[in-house]
Amino acid sequence: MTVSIDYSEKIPNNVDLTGDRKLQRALESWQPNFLNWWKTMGPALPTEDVYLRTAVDVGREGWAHFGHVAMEEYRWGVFLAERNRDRKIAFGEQKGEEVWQQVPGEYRADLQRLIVIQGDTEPASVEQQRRLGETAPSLYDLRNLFQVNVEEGRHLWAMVYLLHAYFGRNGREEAEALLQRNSGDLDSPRILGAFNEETPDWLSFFMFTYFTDRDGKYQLGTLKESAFDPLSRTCEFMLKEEAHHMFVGTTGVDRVVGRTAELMREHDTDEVAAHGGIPLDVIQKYINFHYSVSLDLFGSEQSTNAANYFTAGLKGRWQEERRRDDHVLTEDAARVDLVKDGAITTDEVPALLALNHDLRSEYVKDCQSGLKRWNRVLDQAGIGRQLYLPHVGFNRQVGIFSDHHITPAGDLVGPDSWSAKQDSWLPTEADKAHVRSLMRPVYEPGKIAGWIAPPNAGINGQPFEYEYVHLP
Ligand code: BYC
Repeated sequence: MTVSIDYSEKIPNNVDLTGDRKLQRALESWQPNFLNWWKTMGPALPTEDVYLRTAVDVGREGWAHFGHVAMEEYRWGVFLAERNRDRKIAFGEQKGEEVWQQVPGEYRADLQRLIVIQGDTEPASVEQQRRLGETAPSLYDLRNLFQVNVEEGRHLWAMVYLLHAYFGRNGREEAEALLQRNSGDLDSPRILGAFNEETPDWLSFFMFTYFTDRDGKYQLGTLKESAFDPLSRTCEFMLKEEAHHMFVGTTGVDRVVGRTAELMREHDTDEVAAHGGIPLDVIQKYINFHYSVSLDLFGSEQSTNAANYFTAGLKGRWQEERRRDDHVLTEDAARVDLVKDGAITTDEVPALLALNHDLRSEYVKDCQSGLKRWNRVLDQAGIGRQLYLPHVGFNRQVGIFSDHHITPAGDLVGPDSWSAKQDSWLPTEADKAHVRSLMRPVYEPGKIAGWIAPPNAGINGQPFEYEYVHLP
């Protein structure tokens, strides 16, 4: 049954908040703190209104409404996908049993931890992207940035709802703390590394929405399998919103690569910086950085945490139900990366220990699709060069590779060779300064900055020239 979203309430929702006064009051008292956080840590550019989509239903068709809204009046709310009353636990030691509508006492701490980590990333990304509105390459891009931002804000609501509704006082305290940690803050940083990095320019933004939001897709995909049904339903709907964020990343990089290729041909040189473009080498270095930082978000290749989450039914595998095995995995083995005797090799370990590695492998396959697209853009422009994903061991801070220096090509090297070559693999201060120098706002409808190509189509059938954002 579809439960449509009630917009007459202070907090739009499809979870019958009016039927639970205590929860409603608790969330209503968190709401002003959220709005205050949005005002102080959200988008810095003042706007009159923005052409945004707002969820109006959680079904397959026609779930979103598009219209100009003042951003601070955006209707953030709590939307869960429809409940499937026949749903059973799909994996782990309780496979086949009823899914849980409440949190079993023995899993309380672990579930809360997963929800807090997930919740922490959402406001973190808004903080990271806070100043990008000041330098958007077009009104179309500015609108997409704000769409991503308001929806990350909504994803915070999604996790805060779970904390308030199912984790009592402790959950409410964690919900407060989600507004108190801040990206890059020395005393109180965000939990995961990638969310304390800066997103200082639009190439970083597109890379972030391609690579880091894609980690979000995979992590949410595993939480969607959870035996804790409210978490599963929450994540299912978040994934629907998430697709647009990755579209912004994929097509954003398409357009940067496209423009670079155009400038390379026009001026018959790789050195497009002098012509207002971003050189392919610099694009490659940004890929190297964002991909490697995002790989760290999968945790260690071998993880007892992941094994315990799986066995308990808290966190499954990507597309768990399509896997052709027993979904319990106690008898299975898997191969994971290993660095041994100065060489990169693999080792066979119990499959349960290798679940982070399994998820990361799915992610890597998916990332390849972007590279294929971008290389097609280069091919079609007749540029005989290709972009690539670096080796999974390159530039890692988490897991087996973090104690080693691995080149993008996958060679194990010593610290001296690493230091000598690092600047040709990762963005240097000069590269970043050049990219930043190109970041000048273009806010005239239908106009676009010189370092990026216009999109193939506008949003929701509107033309590129549409006034997606009204500035004061
Ligand atoms: N940074 O067994 P291990 C998104 C810690 S993005 C810092 O290897 P585990 C989004 C770990 O906590 C998706 N610490 O890892 C994207 C543990 O500490 P303890 C976010 C790290 O636990 C864009 C120790 O190291 N969602 O949605 O299996 C925009 C050993 O851990 C890191 C999730 O991540 C790190 N990178 O896996 C907006 C899902 N990695 O226990 C949004 C929820 C590990 O020794 N989280 N550690 O104190 C999880 O499933 C897991 O916690 C992780 C780590 C996958 C993150």
